[in-house]
Amino acid sequence: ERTKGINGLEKIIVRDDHGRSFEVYMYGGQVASWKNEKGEELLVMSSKAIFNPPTPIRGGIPILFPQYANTGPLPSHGFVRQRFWEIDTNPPQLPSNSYYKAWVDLILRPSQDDLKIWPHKFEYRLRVHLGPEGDLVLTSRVKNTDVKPFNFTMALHPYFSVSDISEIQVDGLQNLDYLDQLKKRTRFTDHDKSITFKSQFDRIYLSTPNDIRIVDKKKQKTIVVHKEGQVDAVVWNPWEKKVEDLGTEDYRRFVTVESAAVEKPIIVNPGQEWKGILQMSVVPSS
Ligand code: TA6
Repeated sequence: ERTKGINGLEKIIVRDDHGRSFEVYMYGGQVASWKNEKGEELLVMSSKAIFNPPTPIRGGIPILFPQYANTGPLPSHGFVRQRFWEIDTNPPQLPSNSYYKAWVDLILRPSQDDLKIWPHKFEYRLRVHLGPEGDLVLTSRVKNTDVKPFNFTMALHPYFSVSDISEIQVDGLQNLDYLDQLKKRTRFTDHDKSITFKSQFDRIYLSTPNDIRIVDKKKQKTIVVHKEGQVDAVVWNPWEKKVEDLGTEDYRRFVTVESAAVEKPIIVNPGQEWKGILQMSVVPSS
């Protein structure tokens, strides 16, 4: 269903036959909502989110491409989260099994102005779909439609809904190296058993396993973040640091665990396509 969202910005609402749903804004190709069969929202949108291009939308799942943060010459987090995507009229084939319950295919191609700041022709195809258990899957495909190779860094930045940031833990990143974004990206090794949050937290974990878990004891649930094709993972919570378009208490309600490729840029040769998967599921836990 194609409809008008906040401020008249177009969005697509997709539902499966169990009553689960997600919403994607054409602006940013940004998922803004993901609900389970009980209608519970699994992502967070800032109470002060600004739906007014070219401001990026604070919440849901922003797509950061072709540059993660300020790691290169482009504006921070690249530009595709501030562009209007289109429905992909020529999407990749669906697999023949019945894994896809509800889906949408979007595409972004750079404009002439985009090519002035990043001179590489590409097609970014984004498929968003619900799996059989209501898991949300984002499949990214970046094709080089130019005549020379290019490389990029990226992240998918989901604001996951949690009961309370100080009650949760993130597992699966033990003994890994990380770059601390609060210390000019100095490299450390994490020796803690799991990650807990007591203050501002902003780390790029390097070459992580494919599965990372957000354990929320209070809600008796675990969010499983499964990623393929993006070897790094960013974990972020701003705590009380002022973020302009974030309500003062909003930080308590979310954590971001991001599938990312930061340390080693991804290289795509002409005519070739890179593919990355981010699959998110919520499972009961005690
Ligand atoms: O991925 C974490 C991060 O890079 C943080 O450093 C923080 O700035 C966050 O992304 C949000 O960035 P934004 O540009 O949306 O304010």
